[in-house]
Amino acid sequence: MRFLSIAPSFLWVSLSAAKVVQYTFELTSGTVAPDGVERKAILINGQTPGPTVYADQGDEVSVTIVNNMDIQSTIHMKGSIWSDGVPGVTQRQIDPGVTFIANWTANEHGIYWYHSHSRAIYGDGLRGTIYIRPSEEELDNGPFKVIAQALQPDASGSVGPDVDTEIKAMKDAHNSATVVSLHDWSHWDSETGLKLWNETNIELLCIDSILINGKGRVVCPPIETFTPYIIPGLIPEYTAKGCGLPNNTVIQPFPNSKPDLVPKDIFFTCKNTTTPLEVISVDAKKKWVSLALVNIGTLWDLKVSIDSHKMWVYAADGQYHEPQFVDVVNIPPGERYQALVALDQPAGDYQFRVAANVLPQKIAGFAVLSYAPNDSSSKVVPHATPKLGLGYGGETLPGFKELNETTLAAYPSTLKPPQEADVTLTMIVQRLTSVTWSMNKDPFLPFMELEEPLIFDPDSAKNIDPNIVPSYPLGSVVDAVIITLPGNPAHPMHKHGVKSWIIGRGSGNWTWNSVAEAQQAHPEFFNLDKAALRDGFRTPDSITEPNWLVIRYQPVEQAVTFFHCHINIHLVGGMALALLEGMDKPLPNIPQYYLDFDKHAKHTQIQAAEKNASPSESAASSIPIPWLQTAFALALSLALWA
Ligand SMILES: [Cu+2]
Repeated sequence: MRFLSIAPSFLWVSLSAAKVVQYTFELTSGTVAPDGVERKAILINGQTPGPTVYADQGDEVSVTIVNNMDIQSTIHMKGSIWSDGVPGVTQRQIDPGVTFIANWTANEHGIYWYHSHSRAIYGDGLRGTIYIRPSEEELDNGPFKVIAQALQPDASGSVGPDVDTEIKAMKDAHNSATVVSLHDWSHWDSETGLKLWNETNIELLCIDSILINGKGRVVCPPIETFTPYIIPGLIPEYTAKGCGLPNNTVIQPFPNSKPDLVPKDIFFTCKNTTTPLEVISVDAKKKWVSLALVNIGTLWDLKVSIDSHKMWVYAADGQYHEPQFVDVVNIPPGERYQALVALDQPAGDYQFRVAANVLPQKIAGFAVLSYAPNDSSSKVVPHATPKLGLGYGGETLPGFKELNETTLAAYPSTLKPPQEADVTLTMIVQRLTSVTWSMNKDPFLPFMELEEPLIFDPDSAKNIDPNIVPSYPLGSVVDAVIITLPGNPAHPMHKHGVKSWIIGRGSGNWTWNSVAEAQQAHPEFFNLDKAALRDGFRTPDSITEPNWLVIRYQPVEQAVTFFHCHINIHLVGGMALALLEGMDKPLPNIPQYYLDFDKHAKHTQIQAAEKNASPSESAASSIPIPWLQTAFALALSLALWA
């Protein structure tokens, strides 16, 4: 009984300390013209990208999703296992006219994002960013001292007042980070794109613009801009949009392709626009700005550089990493980097450059980093002597340094991957047909979105191709060997749930039964001492030979975890798996609200109360949230019992 007498006070303390952050997202269909060309879009509270969700680490976040569109959707956020937002895997679809409440705890800190996981519609606008400020303890754990000491003229490592001042300024910058979202943008909506893909067997690998925080322009440079990027036999010609031709049989290799049926606008027609560019205002008095960079796009890797400014990249996918001091950082779809930038240049405006880093298209987008605070004017006035680190076609220019993702190491260095694994999943990634991609031999088919979520009914996985629903006991240390066969572009893989260590990568065939066996043969392919710890894993381009990448992770709670490529057409084409983690045991403790959620029930009273409410932060006790009420009831009953 001693435990019981303590438990209630503990519960009360932790609950009263937990702040609840509440948002309401009303999803609607509409039209937008962010780059000057109007098209259909999905809006969140009237805008896309949607509002940035801000929270402090440890907060309870509650997002009321009001679906006023005429299609179903969900939203994947930073979810709990039961409102993770993957239809058919972790939750039911939200029908038109229905409200769903997604509750989750902001356990981790840093830059994240949210998006629809239905069909390909996040590309239509159902997406936004999340920034979670670290707890004081986690703020102290950041690698700011490493950066401050590297700035000192001598390498004595002594901590003087200047170092402390720098650390304080960097911590302040981290806590008030400037979120910068990047994404590719097309003038056609996702269902039109999928229909055309299926009718023509041509992947629409040609976007219209690159948007930065939702703003940008259509940029049509002189055609000779593309001349340096011509590769005879591979890309002999570019269109005005900087795209390889739709009849290029290297890029579109399937004999059933019908390039002549693709509307000309999609690959060829380019008309400059002059819409306002994003202005990222910085205040030099603060000495540093922390840019929380996230690619919320659907297709292209995007490289970022800022004229005359280098970046200390110190976090990847929300995890601190040993800082790298670079000019350029490549960000695949779904991935995030956080970079500190010293505001030590003459006051002025500097180009913030973003360029696609891919073979099939050369395209760039621009924003302005402006030292003039509160200046929201639209302008492109490069500084008189800008230093350009990034070419139009996404190449890092000679003399400039690019972030090396293969040497990223989690910080602090005491963080190390488990040294041995229990389970090895060998996945073969390939394009099966002109319209089908697979992550593990067979495609994960979109119709599964309509099924009862696997997490509610794990036994139903017995009726599914085992290749797409791997299963292992809770507590297993799992190695996923991702093998890409020749003909594959780079795939920005993303695994929901716990972060993973990237412990190995190599070229050629994977011929081993386990990492331990492979390590014996080729220790040089592995690093279990310093490894990246993240939730995005970019497989290398595999043009003529296979490549492989190994991630290692250990799930800590029963869950069904989605693992997929973040290129939207690959995902819709089937490049995904549902990992059954510990689901051999009875169901995890899923709150009744989620088990009972009726996707057909029209908006309830909660919508009337919360619709159009601006995001508010309130004391936990005032929020009518089903699970929180349950927790309070539990605490109360324990208190009475004791
Ligand atoms: Cu892919």
